[in-house]
Amino acid sequence: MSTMNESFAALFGHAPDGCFAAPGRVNLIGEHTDYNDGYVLPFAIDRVARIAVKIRHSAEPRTLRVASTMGGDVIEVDLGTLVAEDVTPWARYIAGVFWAFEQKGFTLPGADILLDSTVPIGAGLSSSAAIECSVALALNEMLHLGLGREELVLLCQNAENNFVGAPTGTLDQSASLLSTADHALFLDCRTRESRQVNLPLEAEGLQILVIDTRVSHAHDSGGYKELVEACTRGARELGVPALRDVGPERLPEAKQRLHPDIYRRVRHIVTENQRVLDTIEQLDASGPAAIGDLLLASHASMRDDFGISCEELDLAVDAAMAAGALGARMTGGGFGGSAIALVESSQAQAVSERVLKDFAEAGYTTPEIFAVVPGPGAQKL
Ligand code: GAF
Repeated sequence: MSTMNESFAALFGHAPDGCFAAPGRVNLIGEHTDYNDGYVLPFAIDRVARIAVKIRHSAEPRTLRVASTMGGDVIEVDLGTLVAEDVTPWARYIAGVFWAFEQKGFTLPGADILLDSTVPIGAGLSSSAAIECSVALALNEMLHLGLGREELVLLCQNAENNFVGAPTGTLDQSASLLSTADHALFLDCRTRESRQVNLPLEAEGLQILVIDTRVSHAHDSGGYKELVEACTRGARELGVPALRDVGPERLPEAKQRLHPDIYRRVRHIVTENQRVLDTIEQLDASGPAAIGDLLLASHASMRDDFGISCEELDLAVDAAMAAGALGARMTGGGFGGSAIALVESSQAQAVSERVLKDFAEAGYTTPEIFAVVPGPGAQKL
């Protein structure tokens, strides 16, 4: 932390009061099910957004100053007249959390915040939720606001939906705030009930590799919103509150009633919810080595039914499988970002080499490949 404290002092002229960290996530399975009231199974990864914070207890104007170790200017925001359009895009993930606290009736003082993140940006590993969650936890603890982590999840989602403008569910914020080390988080996005599911990768001689295709994605652009709309339309036309309420037995009827494009989206959500439940069962009964086929089936469903994969993600999955991975799938919102591969540790090198070779042969940008470990949720440092 000392470098961060030094950078903070150099930028703002005083030391921070506290430092907080919140992780990015890998979603093991359960993709686009969150805003359909369904099931998800993410885990927090050992890549985090860290912030150093000093609360500014001065009178009006209440000024928020933010900076990043990635460089650029210190950005100043007046909390009294906070509008997203006036804030530099990356700083909206910080300012949006202040906005969301104010929406809940809190009047916050200004603050100085320095951000440092090891979650790759645009890689589908939830770099934005990691920032939001670190800020939410910091403000909640430093100002003794008294919210529980569940409330912070919803507060951060509000910031993302209504300040940043991305109509996302609660997958990412839940993973960042509710995860525990060595576990995946099984979450029912309707009831908000959750359970920590043992994920003993190292003990079983396994690794999960992230293959960041470096095809960048963003969820405040059109593609994600269209998917949300297609799912909402599918639920409406089937007469249910959310696609969570459609069981596999209703798929033949759905096929008759829905436009083919909507039907394929519906089928992905219905089968993906079932795959999450099956994955939990396999993990509990036989451990992580047994879930490879479910990961593959999930990828096929996102590629063929939901339509959110891309050539680079498909190649990452195919190359990993050809080199002996137990299972692989794209993870996160799609349209680029990362795939994950479940591999025996002894195969990790071979899988990485094969993916790099196949990407080079296809003429694609060299992917970043790294192992991730299921880590703890957001915390004070
Ligand atoms: C993105 C969103 F932010 C999540 O809410 C979720 O919908 C995910 O895409 C797809 O599962 O990460």
